[in-house]
Amino acid sequence: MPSKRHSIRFFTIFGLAACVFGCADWPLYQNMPSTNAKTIGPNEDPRSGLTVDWSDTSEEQEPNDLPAEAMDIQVGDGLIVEGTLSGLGWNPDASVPRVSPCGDALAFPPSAPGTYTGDVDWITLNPTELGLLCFQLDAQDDVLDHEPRIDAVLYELDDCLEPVSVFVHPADQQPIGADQPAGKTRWAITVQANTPVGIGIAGFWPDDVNLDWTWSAHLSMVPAVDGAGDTLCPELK
Ligand SMILES: [Ca+2]
Repeated sequence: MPSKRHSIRFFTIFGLAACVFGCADWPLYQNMPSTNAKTIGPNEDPRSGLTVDWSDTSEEQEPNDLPAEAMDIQVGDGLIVEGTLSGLGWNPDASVPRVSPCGDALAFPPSAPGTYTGDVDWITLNPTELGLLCFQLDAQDDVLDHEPRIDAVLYELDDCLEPVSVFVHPADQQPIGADQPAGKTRWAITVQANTPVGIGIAGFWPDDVNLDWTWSAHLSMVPAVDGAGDTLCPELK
């Protein structure tokens, strides 16, 4: 059963949330505009006139265990990326580097103590303008009768392409995309122009380095409109 591991993770996530107010050195992304507001208007279709041009599906290029050359994305772009996590798990006793080669404090992994024991897959993006980044991850939810728990967390990257801050929900300060059930994960959050970001996809439960777990990600950028929340994000099946 995952309860013990989950309890560790939930504790650390809530500890992280509490840390926002008490630990000035935790590298959270600052000045986060709210994306939790309600719809634009009761009778408006917020997506009317807005189209997303979807790319062909691209496969992750192994090794994909670090943020790599960023893919440009601008308002109206949609990217589809597929990959496979080769192994899932979490070792609470593992030590991790806390400083990037550029000297910045690292924000990876998104909880502590420990780190992933399996694969970590990265999607690296360079928003060429300010916009709302919409993310949906579809993945297997029936791996050997387990429902894996995964992270699909968004990080700001430094000049060394290392994750140095984690984007958090404005309301509760929890990292977006953290501790999700396998299946469908969705989030949307405002990103700034020319600040590279990376999504680190990894599974922390069950502990099985031999599991192959496939995923498909839809990423798109739509205008960041005050009060629109994620209503401008494209509807996907
Ligand atoms: Ca992989």
